[in-house]
Amino acid sequence: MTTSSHAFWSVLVSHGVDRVFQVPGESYIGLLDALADFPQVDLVTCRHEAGAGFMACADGRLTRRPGVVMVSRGPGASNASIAIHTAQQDAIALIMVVGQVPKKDLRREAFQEIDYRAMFGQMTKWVFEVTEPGQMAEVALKAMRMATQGTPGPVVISVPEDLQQQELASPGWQALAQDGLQPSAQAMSQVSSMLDRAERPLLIAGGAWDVPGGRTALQDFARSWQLPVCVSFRRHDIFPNSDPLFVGDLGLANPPAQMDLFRRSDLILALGTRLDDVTSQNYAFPSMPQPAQPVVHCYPDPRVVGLHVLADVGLACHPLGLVQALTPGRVRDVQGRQTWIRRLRQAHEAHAAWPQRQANDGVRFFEVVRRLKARAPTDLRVCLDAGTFAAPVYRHFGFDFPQRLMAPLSGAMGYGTPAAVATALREPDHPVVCMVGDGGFMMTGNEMILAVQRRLPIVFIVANNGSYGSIRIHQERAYSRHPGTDLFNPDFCTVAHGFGIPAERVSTEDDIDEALQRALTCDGPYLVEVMTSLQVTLPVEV
Ligand SMILES: Cc1ncc(C[n+]2csc(CCOP(=O)(O)OP(=O)(O)O)c2C)c(N)n1
Repeated sequence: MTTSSHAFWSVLVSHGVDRVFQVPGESYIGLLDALADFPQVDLVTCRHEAGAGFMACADGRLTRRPGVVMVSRGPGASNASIAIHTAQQDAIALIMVVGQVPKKDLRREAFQEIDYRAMFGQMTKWVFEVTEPGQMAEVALKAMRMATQGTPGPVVISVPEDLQQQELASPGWQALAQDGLQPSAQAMSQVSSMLDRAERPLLIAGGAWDVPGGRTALQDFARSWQLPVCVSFRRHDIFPNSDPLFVGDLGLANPPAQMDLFRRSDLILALGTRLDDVTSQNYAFPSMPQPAQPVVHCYPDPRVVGLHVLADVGLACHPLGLVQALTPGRVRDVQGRQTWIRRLRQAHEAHAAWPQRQANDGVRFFEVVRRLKARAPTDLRVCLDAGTFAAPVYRHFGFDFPQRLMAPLSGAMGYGTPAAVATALREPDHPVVCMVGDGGFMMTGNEMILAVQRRLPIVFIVANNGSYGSIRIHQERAYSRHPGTDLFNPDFCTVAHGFGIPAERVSTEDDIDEALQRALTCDGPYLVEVMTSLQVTLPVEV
C-alpha cells in the first residue's frame, strides 16, 4: 500500500536522502513503519534526540544534502532543539520530522503537544504542520528546497500521528533540478579591476566553499591573483593552512597585532562567508556599516549580502562562478603584493606557534594536539566538542586538504561524539578522531555505543580537567572565585570498557605518543582519557 508516509519518504529518497537518525516515539510510528519499505535508507537509532540531531547536522555538513532527524512530539522535539539551533548557526541543511498529536487534538494543549511554529519559528527557515495527508509529498519537496537554498538551515515538519498512514494514489512529486546564479559580466569586470588596483587585498573565505571543486577553485584563484586568505570562524579546512597564502582564521582570540594588520588591507573580498558575529570580530571587521576599505561580498543568499556591511560590490550568488570566471588573474606589482602577504603570514605564524608554557598539575592538552598533529593521517577527520581543550586545535593544528575539521559554530557542547559517529558512518574510509572535554562527554558520550554497534574505528580523546574549564576561565577573569564549575567525574576508562571500548589513561606527557599510536591503529573504537592540566589553558574557546 502507498501511504502518505511512503509519499513523504519517496520524495526525500529521490533527493538523495539515504540515512535518518532517530529516537523513536509513539507519535511517529506510522512514518517509521513506512521507512521499513525503503531499505536503501540507513536508519540510525540513537539514545538522545540531541545526539540524533547533532549526527544529522554533521551528516548534512558532509553530504551538503539535508541531514534528517526524526523525533517524537513534546519531549523528543525539546531534546532535539539544540541541533536546530546548531544547524541555524552553522548554516547546515537539516530536516527535522516530528510526530504530532492527532489532528483533532491540535491546539487543545493535548498530551505532549507543542506548537512547533511558535517554538521553532525563530530558529528555523520553515516550519510546516501537515493537516492533510495529500500534502506529504509536497511538504517533503519544499523541505528539501527550503533547507538547501540560500543560506542552508533547518526546517521542521510536524506530522499528526493519524495522518501518517493514509492511503494515497501515488506520490507524484519528482525531484527538480536547481540552477545556480552567476554574477553579471559587469560585476565581474568591476571585481577584476578592484583586484588589479589593490595593493593590500585580503580574502575572507567562508563555509560556502565546502562544495565539490570549491576548495581547489579558491586556491587556484588565490594563487593566480596572489591573494592572502583568511578563513571565517571554524572553517580552517577550507584552505590549506600550510599554503604560504594562508594567513589565519577570524575567530574568538585573534591577537590585536594581527587584527591591526588585517585592518590595513585596502580591499576585502568576503567570499562565501556570512560575516557572522565571530568572523566579523563582533561586527567590527570590516567596520560596520561603512567599511574602511572597499568590500566585495559574495554569498548565495540575498538576505545576507550587505546585511551588516555596505559592500561596494554585493553579489547574491555562489562565489565559485565568480572566481572561476576571474581565474587566471594578473597582478601588476607582484613584489609589493608578496611583501604584504609575508607580513600577514608572519603575524599568523607568530600566533600559531606551539606554546611553551609549563604545568605541574597534569598533561598540557596542547601537547596531545601537537603529538596528534605529528602523526595525523593526511585525510584525518577531527571532530570537536565545545570547550577550552579545543583551543590548541583551532590555533595550532593546521589543516591541509583533505583533512577536515568538524566543529560547531554554535559552540554547542555535546556535538563532538555524535558528530564523530556520523562522520565515521558517512566516510568509513577516513580516520576519525573526536576530542571532547569531561563536561561535553557526559552530555552525549552515550552515543559512542553506535561506534561499537557499527564497528567504527573512532578515537575518542577525553580531556579530563575535572572542570567546566572554559567557564572557570571566564569566572577567574571576572571574579576571584569559581562556584559551580568543578566536576565530579566517573572513571572514563571503566565507562568505555562497559561500552565494550578499549581505553587507557594518559597521566604524563611521556605516555601520549604510545597511547595515540595504539588508538590510531586499533581496528575499532578506542578511548584515551587525558588527565589534563587546568593551569595551562589557552584563551577561552567555546
Ligand atoms: C550545551 C551547552 N551548555 C553550556 C555551554 C556553556 N559552556 C561552554 S564551554 C563549557 C565548559 C566545557 O567543559 P568541558 O567539556 O569539560 O571542556 P573544558 O572547557 O573544560 O576544556 C560550558 C559549560 C555550552 N556552550 N553548550
